[in-house]
Amino acid sequence: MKLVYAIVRKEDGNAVIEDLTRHGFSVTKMSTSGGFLRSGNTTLIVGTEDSLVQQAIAIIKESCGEHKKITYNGGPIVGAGGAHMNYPITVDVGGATIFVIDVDHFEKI
Ligand code: 2BA
Repeated sequence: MKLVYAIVRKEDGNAVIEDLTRHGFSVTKMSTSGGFLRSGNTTLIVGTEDSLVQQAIAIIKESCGEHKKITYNGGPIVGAGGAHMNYPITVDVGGATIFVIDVDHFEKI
């Protein structure tokens, strides 16, 4: 058995959950925040058989779409004389960051 962790955009979370549950997967949703942008995202946990992992990933990909680049107003940084300035940075958003880990033991009581 495997645990699939999928970090997706908050806006994509519900659609991914709907698609996964419609295909028979059990999903736990966690409200999380990215360490870089410090904004909310959604982490989904799916426990499933090894043979179904690729199907789960395909469903997540289909729902989230591809990564795309956005320019984000990062910062603030402290400039000369102590002035606070924002600076733009370009990051990839969308898509999903997926980790698949082995499950040693699983039971429901
Ligand atoms: P954040 O940490 O808020 O990162 C948002 C996006 O900013 C990332 O998108 C990436 O394009 C960029 N980014 C992140 N760290 C960076 C850095 N040190 N320098 C430059 N750019 C950076 P994604 O890679 O799609 O990640 C989306 C979210 O997935 C992340 O939100 C984080 O919550 C999670 N994540 C991604 N990789 C991870 C990892 N290796 N371990 C744990 N969480 C991860």
